[in-house]
Amino acid sequence: MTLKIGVIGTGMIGRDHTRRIQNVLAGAQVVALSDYSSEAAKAVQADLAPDATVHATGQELIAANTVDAVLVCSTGSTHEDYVLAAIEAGKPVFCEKPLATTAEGAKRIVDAEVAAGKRLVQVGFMRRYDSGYVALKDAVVNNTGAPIMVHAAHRNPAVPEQYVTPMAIHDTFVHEIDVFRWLLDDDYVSARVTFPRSCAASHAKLRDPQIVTLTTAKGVVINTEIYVNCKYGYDIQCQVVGEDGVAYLPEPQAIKMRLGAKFQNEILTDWKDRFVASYDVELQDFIKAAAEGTATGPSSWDGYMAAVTCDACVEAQEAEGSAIIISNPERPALYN
Ligand code: ISE
Repeated sequence: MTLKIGVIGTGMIGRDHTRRIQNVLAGAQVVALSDYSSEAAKAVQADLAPDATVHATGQELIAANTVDAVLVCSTGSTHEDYVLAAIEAGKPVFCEKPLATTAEGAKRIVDAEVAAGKRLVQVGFMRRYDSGYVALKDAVVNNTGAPIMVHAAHRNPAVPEQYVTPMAIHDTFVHEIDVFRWLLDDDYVSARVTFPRSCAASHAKLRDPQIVTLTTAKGVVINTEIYVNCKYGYDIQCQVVGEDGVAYLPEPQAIKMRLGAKFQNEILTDWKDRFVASYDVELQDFIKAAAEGTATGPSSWDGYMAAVTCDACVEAQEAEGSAIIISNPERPALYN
């Protein structure tokens, strides 16, 4: 069976996912496209999916009986409505982060999915599919002994002028929020943020860097440095300290060189390149489950918990240095 997919939002990631489905992955075909700019949708149709139909709205695409499953890649503020419409139509839906722009919105999606009685939503938290994080989880489960601490860093070389302090949580740290819940099989109970002096490349509306400390229900303390003007590269670091040893997230593969009297190892600079392989794996996973009318992988519950934690972290930024308690709502059986 070939799964017929409709893609809503044909900007950078929507175009790239369309390319993946058409040229790289097995078992699916893009049959419908939609974007607030119909020109953008038509450009992707011409370049990658000549047999796809272009729909005036995302809602129309979801309702089309040619569409079996939906990819939501549009701007974040539109996600909630599209995901709810897909659930209502009983169609599996892959949604890029954020699942919704508020925790309440994400909860509405959880409620709708629970009412539908089966998993239909996969959230685009692709780090869970990265081979490095998969190996790290394996080491944490099998080698290090029970985790006690995590030290991590999320560094971007630079960010645009519109990037302001809360975005370091909602746009950047959200990946760590999700991947550490998964890595440690744990939930967060508190968040605290401290700020060193801001770096010279920052500006009035961005306090950069910052250090977020999360404590989990099992008592693990996670320290993450978020530094989005680090200049030298896109660098994701993580080490897990356990009862018996320490496990490190592998560095991306790079050629080591002895050159010009230096021992060198290239560092990536663009975040789009860092987890590129994991996008293939996550979408293939979506296609496999959607062909059976369901979804696996990061769930709307995970999207909701990420939103709850993001809100707490932003509150912790405002409360500089004070811990904010995170309350964990009861997890519906659908997500156990
Ligand atoms: C971006 O949206 C991402 O997803 C990247 O992983 C992150 O590093 C970057 O800061 C975000 O803007």
